[in-house]
Amino acid sequence: ETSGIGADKVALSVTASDVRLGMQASALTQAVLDHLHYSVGRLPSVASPHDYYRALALAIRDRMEYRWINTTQTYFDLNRKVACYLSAEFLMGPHLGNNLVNLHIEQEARNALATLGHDLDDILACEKEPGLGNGGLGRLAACYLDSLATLQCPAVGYGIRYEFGIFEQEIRDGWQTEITDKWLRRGNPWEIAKPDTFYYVNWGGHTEHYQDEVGCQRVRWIPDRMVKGVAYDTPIQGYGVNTCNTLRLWSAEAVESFDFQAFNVGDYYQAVNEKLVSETVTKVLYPNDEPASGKRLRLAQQYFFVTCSLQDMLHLLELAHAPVETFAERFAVQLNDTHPSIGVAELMRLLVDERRFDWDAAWAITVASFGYTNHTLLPEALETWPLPMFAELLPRHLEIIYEINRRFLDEVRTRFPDDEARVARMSLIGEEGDKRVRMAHLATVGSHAINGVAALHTELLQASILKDFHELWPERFSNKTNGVTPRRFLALSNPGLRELLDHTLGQQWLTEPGLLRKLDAHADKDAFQHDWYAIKLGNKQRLSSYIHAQTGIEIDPGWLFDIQVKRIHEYKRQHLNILHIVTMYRRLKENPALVLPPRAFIFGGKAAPGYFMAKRIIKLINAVAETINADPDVNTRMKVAFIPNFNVQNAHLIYPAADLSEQISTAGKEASGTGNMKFMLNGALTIGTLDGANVEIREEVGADNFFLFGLSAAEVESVKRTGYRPHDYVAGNDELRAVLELIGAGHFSQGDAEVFRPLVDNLTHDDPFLVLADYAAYIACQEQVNSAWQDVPNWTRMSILNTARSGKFSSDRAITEYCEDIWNIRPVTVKA
Ligand code: B1H
Repeated sequence: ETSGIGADKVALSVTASDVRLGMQASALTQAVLDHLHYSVGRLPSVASPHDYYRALALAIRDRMEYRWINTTQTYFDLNRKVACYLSAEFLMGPHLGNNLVNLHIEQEARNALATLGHDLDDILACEKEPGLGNGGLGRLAACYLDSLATLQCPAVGYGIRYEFGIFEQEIRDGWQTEITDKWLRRGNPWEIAKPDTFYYVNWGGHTEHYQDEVGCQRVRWIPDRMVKGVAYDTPIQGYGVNTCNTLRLWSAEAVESFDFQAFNVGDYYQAVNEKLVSETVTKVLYPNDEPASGKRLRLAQQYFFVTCSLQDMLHLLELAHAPVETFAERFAVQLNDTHPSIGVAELMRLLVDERRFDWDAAWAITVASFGYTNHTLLPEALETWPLPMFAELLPRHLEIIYEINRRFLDEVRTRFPDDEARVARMSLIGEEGDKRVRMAHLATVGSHAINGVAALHTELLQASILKDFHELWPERFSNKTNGVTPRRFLALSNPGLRELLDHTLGQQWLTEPGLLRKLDAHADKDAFQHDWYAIKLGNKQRLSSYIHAQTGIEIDPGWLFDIQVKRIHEYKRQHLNILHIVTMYRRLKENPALVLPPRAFIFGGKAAPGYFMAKRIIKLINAVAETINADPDVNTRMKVAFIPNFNVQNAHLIYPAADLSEQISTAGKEASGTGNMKFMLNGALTIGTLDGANVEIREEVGADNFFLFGLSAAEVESVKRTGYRPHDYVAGNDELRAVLELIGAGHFSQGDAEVFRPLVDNLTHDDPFLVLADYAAYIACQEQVNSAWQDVPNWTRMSILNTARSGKFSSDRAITEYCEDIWNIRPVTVKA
């Protein structure tokens, strides 16, 4: 029996099994009350929305548990090959809403909560998302897990259970401040700790060479530190299927026996300290998107999660009584960038040192198992580790890397005789300045498949940083254009549009997004355009309220919503966007009669805490916003807002509300972009350069439905080669000069001419990302946007066509390609 709010309305026909399995609203109501009582320990009458969140989350997890165990059992029984996605980041976003969508029980849950006097949306808002990633790379891993489960592919995501995820951003006086992300403070109903699934991780020490019983030369690693990696599992429910895969995150714990001696001699402090030091390994996510941090603890994190994951795979083989020789037939191990690439050396160590494989056999298994996805060409993002640091932390791995390198360079010399320059370029050890291990080279040499994340990116990869490797092994390279999941980024975040699509196309579009093309036939219809427009307006109202609540800024939902959300980075050129805003501001001030369709310029994104320029760009956006929003001469036609703490949760409100998607990176610098796809899916038009996946977006949607501007990647390179002089662009463009002067002179900073001086100086004298070179083209292109916006039916038509042609950018398409071309993994049906 239960008491309290709603209890009297609960159907009494619910059976005990329904409390764990029932999908009807009545069963869910009962299950929530049950968890409120037995798991949360609260009276319904005093339970907070967060208590209800926990109770509902646990009720939903129950419903996945049976499918989860069934899925694991099915893979095991059938001995199926499993994709192991190794990633230092998984930016999962809130689980509850997504699981409701994937289980098809959103409406039932909504009704259940209504019975209990709560609104589902308020309860969903209580979830603190696991922010275990920086940006696109981490979110891509999350989208891929969703697609793997939905496509019924055997897969495990392996990563790190950071105690503190990406920091929370607050804006104070226009500046970013960072707050620790204590996402676990109120518990995490989605994970199940597996304290008995753990592996030991060693560090430091030295190696010894010895002869084994049969006279073979062998190596022993004598480490001087050790921690335990403990598994925490999160279920990943596929959409509309029984498949429920696993995300396994490792958490570091002290090894009890290690500090025993300290206890014995009574050094209690030393014993506790040991524990503290051990557990720092998984404390915090490094918040630098793109630039490699080069910190020892970061390398320790990488090795930590990779060895736990590989040991787990070997353990699973053992459980299946399968010989280690079959490793590569059982596991496809994908490296999400170089962060897990130490895995190449670690698998060799596990096979050669610990299982006594001979080198060649071990190497064959290693190369057959690993695949490597590159996500960036930016030199500052390529990971290299100084030899002394590497030798101190992982002495045995360094020896193994030397041996891999020796054999590899022999191969290079055979293929390309008398080309020592090539040998030096390809070596796993870089000798520019101090000697360093080049992790991209290690990942490439240790993998049978190497891919970039968009067509242009893969081309550039093969022509630049991996050119020599592509010449050696062209057959190992392929492109895998990124994708995003339409379940989270449309069905969950844009329920209005989902309903229209379900009604127009049937529900299958969610798993066969090619069907979206059928919208083409409706794009010109008045009534359909009308519905489309109304849904977009509703989404803009929703975002407008959110912005008002967060910032106090009021935005008219009827205006053009021009949105740039992504990490703040000079190559992404948020400052180009600002130059446009300031240009329009000046024009309006000079000519109040100017006809200009009203626009809201909306930004969001975090800057790496140590990234000086990026933080100043945030300050500039907020300074310009403050001036413009307060100026009655202009604020009826333009407003600027910076949404604090851009994350997956508020992204759900942002993408569906966009009219215009800003994808304005310097051509050749953005590997793919995935936000561009989320905007397109939700019917935004793109203004962008020919960079990353923008190229393919434009191909799909057609040049007429895309606002293209700026230098191409080839032109960027040639401008740089021939000597780029940004000052020439300033000298040649009065408006640009005036805009820069206004910013530099302190017009947006109460006369403070110091704050933005570094930004303006950098643009005029260096401008590494060619902001000024693209300025005029960008302004002209924005004028085209203005005229297009004034033709409402045509804009709506183009908006419809964007959604219609976004099917290619489903992560289901991307995952199907990985399964077929790289992993050799086939779907398996999990029975109910
Ligand atoms: C991307 C990163 C990245 N590329 C280092 N590289 C990191 C590098 O913490 N670190 O050390 C974190 C992240 N992230 C992004 O990957 C690309 O910039 C995007 O263009 C791409 O869409 C995304 C997914 O492929």
